[in-house]
Amino acid sequence: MRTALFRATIVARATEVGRPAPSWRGEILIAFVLCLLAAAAAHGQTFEISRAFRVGPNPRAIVAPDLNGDGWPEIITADTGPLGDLREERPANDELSLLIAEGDLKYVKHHPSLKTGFAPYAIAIANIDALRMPDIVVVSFLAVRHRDVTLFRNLPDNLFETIDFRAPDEGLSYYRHLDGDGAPIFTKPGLTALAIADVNRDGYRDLIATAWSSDALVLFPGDPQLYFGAPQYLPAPGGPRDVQIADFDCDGNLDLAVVFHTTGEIGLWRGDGQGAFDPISRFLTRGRLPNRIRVADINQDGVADLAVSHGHTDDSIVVFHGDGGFQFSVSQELTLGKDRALLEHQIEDLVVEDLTGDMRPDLAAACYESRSVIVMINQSTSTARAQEFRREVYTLKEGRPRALCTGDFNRDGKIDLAVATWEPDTVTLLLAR
Ligand SMILES: [Ca+2]
Ligand SMILES: [Ca+2]
Ligand SMILES: [Ca+2]
Ligand SMILES: [Ca+2]
Repeated sequence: MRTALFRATIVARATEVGRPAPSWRGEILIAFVLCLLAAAAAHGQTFEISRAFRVGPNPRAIVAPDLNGDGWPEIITADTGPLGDLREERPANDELSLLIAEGDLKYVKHHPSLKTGFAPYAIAIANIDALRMPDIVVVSFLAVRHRDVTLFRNLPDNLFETIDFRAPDEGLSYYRHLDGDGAPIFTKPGLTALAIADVNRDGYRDLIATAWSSDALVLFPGDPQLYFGAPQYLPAPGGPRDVQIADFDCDGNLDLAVVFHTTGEIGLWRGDGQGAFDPISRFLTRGRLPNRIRVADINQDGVADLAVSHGHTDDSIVVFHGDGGFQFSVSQELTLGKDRALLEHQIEDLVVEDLTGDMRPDLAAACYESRSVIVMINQSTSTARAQEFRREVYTLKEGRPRALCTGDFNRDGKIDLAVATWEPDTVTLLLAR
């Protein structure tokens, strides 16, 4: 807050000085003030924009796990490519970019690339097999050849075994967009997001994905031999777009929170700890085209909260403060734009995590239209239901932010951000100062 005020004051003075035909003294003063301004701006920012690395076409998801245990985080993007006609031989791209860390901000692209189904849309990192290192799990949106889910088993020496899983679509309906001939533009079931946890408490990690095109959730139970067993569907009408797993009612059984892109709702399911889920409640997200949902205790009162981002002209993030159980009676809207009728930022991804080391979750949004990453630093010191945030804007010189993740890329003990961009297709690092 103090930094923002300081900056505003300096801007006003600089303008005043410059107004009458400036003398050389005036120019020196302006230059001096501009230096001060830059120093003040730099001082107020948590991150600085650092190096960028090339990845494959149209990265839509990014994660940064340490895959080989050397302490340096690798970077993985899901390179969807442009979404084309389903009748084409290749309706989308079908690979991940894996950048292997070889020391401080040094990355080498893994060859060959990791092949997925068409339009890999989301990535999860979890240890699925009996080996020690974490594995990569991907869901693909246009999986015309039934490569709906791909597991990359992480073997030693940066080798991976690829195993595909099919989400059967016989008997499923298609609920989304049609082309001029009345044919589906996308495929069934159209997986867009996934979350992994042992929801049936048998010791094996299970996978839950949103099936956007078919208004369903799909549960792949963990299996000691197959890794994932035969999937089952749960009806989820409204264009389910993103899913998170958490125990909202603190009964020891994991529950689900889903955001619905088409109807603009949040849906909550209560888990029974055996792999069954009951729909418990639905409520509006207070914006149009919600695309991401995150679970975190944002006000640090010990109760899980929800945060939802909107990709439409609302340009908003809404925090739903948990009352305990499945109740979220108070919400706080953070609008990044100035005009609800204009698409100013187009939020495409949301990170909710403590970025500053004070234990209070902060927010970071990937904004495609404004070519920026907007970070909302949580400034609150109480458990008040309306938390205070300080806004920081990082506008990229090149690239449109599409996906975000965190990691300590230079191993200085501070959390950094990695941004996957389009036009050009890169990963740009925002390093903590
Ligand atoms: Ca399980
Ligand atoms: Ca529960
Ligand atoms: Ca809370
Ligand atoms: Ca760092």
